[in-house]
Amino acid sequence: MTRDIFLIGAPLDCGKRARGCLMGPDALRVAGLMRAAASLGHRVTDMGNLSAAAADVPSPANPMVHGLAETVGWTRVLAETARDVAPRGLPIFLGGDHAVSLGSLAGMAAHARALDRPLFVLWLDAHADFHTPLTTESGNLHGTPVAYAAGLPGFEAFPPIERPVPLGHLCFVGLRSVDPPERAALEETEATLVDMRRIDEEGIAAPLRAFLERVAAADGLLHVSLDVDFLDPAIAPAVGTTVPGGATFREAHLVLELLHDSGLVASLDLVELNPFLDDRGRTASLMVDLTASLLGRRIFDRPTRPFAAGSLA
Ligand code: EXY
Ligand code: MN
Ligand code: MN
Ligand code: MN
Repeated sequence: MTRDIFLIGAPLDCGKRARGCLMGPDALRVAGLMRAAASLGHRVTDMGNLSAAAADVPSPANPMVHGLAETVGWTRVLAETARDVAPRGLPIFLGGDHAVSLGSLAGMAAHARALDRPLFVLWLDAHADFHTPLTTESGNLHGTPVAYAAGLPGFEAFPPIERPVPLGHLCFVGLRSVDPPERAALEETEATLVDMRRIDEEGIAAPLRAFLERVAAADGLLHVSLDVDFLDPAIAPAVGTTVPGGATFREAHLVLELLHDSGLVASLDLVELNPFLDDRGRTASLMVDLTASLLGRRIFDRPTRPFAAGSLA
């Protein structure tokens, strides 16, 4: 199915202290993202790189918090862009670190509310990114976007999320580095927590299919956030927060292929790529390759197991 795809560059590094993600959008372009999407028959518009002024916000209560004013400024711009683009096609947010998702999630939550449809979130990441500005010890706001979308306290400086994402609408895949406050906030909740141990035992497809079934049954919109560190560092070294034991090349492609087959994806983040740490563009090329799987590239035309609600039987 041909889609209208909008590439939105968000060259921000304010979500953490190490720099380099600001080069991410152009590295994804050099790796051929536009060409890969167009070659699958999609209509692709590259909106270029956005920019944002730092917001006039009070100093954070937690003195560890870094880059609050800049991050709030970016969140406002990205949320507005998401709201503007989502009714017209598939926005792909090119990070930039994971603070990009504060804005993409805020915008997609507003878009889902305008359609009166529930928003679901698939978080492909070694981390839960479920800190708040009050619980973070590093002070890096790239570790907070999911908690913001879920409506946790501590984000008063940010645009309000009119309809927060219920915990039961969150699915984390690839978890292997979760801090105690995040664990306390997520364990024993309705959030779907697919850590690497569960993937080792059950495989990556079964829990993902079950989640996608729920999204389809609820007529939901699905926001997918792909952090480079979801992948094993051996195949994706260009990220500042590597954690050993990540998703393999085929596990990652299977996730993106199942997402394509589901037809449920309304928006995508490609984040945390730091070209400064890459090996001749290897990681950037893999992120483009994975996006092509999400956009329908196949070995054979038909999916091996068509996705349909109730197909788990
Ligand atoms: N949980 C740790 C922190 O909050 O500092 C590490 C967060 C890493 C966040 C990257 C984007 O996934
Ligand atoms: Mn992340
Ligand atoms: Mn991460
Ligand atoms: Mn629900």
